[in-house]
Amino acid sequence: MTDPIHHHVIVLGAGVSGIYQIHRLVELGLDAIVLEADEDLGGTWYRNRYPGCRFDSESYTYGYSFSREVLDEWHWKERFSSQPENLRYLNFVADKFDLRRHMRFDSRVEAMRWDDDLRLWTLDVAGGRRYTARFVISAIGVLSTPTLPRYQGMEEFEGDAFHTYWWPKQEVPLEGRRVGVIGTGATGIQVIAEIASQVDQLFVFQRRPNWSTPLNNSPISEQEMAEIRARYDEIFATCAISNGGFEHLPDRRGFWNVTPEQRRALWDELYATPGFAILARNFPEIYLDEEANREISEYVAERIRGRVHDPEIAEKLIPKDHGFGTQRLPLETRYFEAYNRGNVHLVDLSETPIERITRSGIQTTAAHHDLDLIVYATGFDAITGAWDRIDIHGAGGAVLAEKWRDGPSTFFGLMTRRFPNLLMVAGPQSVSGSTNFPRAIEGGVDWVTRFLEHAIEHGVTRFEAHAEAEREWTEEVVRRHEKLLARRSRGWFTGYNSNVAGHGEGSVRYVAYFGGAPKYAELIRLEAESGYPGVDLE
Ligand code: NA7
Repeated sequence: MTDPIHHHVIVLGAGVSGIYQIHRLVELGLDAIVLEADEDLGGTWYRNRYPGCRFDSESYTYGYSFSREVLDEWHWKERFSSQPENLRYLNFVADKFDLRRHMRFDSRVEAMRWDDDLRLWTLDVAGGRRYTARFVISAIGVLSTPTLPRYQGMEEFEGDAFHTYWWPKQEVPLEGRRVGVIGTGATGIQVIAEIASQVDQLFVFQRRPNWSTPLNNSPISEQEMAEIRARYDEIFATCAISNGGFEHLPDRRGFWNVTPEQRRALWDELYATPGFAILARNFPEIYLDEEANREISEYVAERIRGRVHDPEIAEKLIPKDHGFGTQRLPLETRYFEAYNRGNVHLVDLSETPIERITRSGIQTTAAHHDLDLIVYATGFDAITGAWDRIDIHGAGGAVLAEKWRDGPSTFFGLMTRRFPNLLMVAGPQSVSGSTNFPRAIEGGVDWVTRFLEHAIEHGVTRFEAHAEAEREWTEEVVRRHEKLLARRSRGWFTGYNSNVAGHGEGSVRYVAYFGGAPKYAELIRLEAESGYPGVDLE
């Protein structure tokens, strides 16, 4: 172990959040660096290289809003931009502001220890380097810890096999191959629709279907981009008053004040509208009222029946265990039509579960499927997973993994008590996980930066959230969660993951704030304007 390298502020992660965060710190003239586990920047958009990977937020609402120059110079080519382009964008921004030189790649932080006497964090990086910092800002992402299923025989498979998050950089041959995809979440749905026409045979191993509606993607011409540029202020102003951070606002006529025909007319329109309009421009009652939710669910089920030729397959693709909009909605491009192809086979794991992975494929209780490639689209240990991978020791012997064993507790998702001088961008119980991510993280980064500026100006060497403030926030997160029909769903929004011990059936983990982005922005703004009453500043 060589001598520790000291910086005043260390940021963890060079993804969408970390890039903007380091920009703000450098602007302030602070001695700050980013430690990034990967060999390059980009986070989510660096890692997820699977075919079909793209935004399902409108590109021009996903991009950063902080720089007029970036807005003027960048041309989004598609309404929902694909991964290679998104990674180019993040590189463009990082290079424009010369941020790379503040980033240290191949630097996975494995352990962090707080020293209350010195008021410093010590960070141990894989490979043996050690850093110290007065302040640490985490920007480690909400979906950055992929999880594999735990089937017997996985290591024996002799073909190619990988989680979608680890899709290799080099081209993966698909033509003429027999491919199995396990998982039908947002990722599985993108992959399946994209590769169905490229592979020889495609077997989809579905445990539970998800609701999914059309993305309605299209190219953006020069002229359209010019129009978007002229409207950027208006676009971001709308996003700021939308609960999900989108350019869509809810229909407030009242679900029960309009006729079933009027509701249907709206849904016909929304089904053909790009992106999450069908969630965000809908009647808010569909998230709160069982009967309203049943009606929209039946509407979307009918649309699926209308697109899948085989009625038995159509029924298997329609969720029966949760209502529309109560789990993260995957958006699709000709996903349902893939099942009309002769080379696509749906294997319903609720009827014929996987028994094991073999050397040559997947064995279910009904058949053996010979495969050349297995794609694990099995999701993430969401929101808290990236934290659990770091061994974090705070003040007075507190260990973060223990504190959060049954679920996180935080102050606005920005700090957590007993872990002084640690700020979280898009932390658990913030609004980020449940919204158009960059819209919320820009607000998070701005708050964190302003807080740090305040702390440094006032000579603060130690800060920590008050117990009462943290308890109140965590209770508010629970209250919001309990209001939604989504509280009963089994998806990553509500902390569910069957492949992580303690996060599966029966566990309830309050990992995200569901009160909406505008409410959250207002609450954290008030906290700052009142001089941070929830935080002990020493
Ligand atoms: P998701 O949405 O968590 O989906 C994971 C899928 O994998 C889902 O269909 C799971 O079925 C399935 N799964 C997980 N484990 C298994 C096992 N052991 N056997 C069979 N099937 C399994 O993750 P995604 O990557 O699709 O999406 C994550 C987010 O990334 C997405 O919301 C976007 O924000 C981007 P289950 O439903 O649990 O029965």
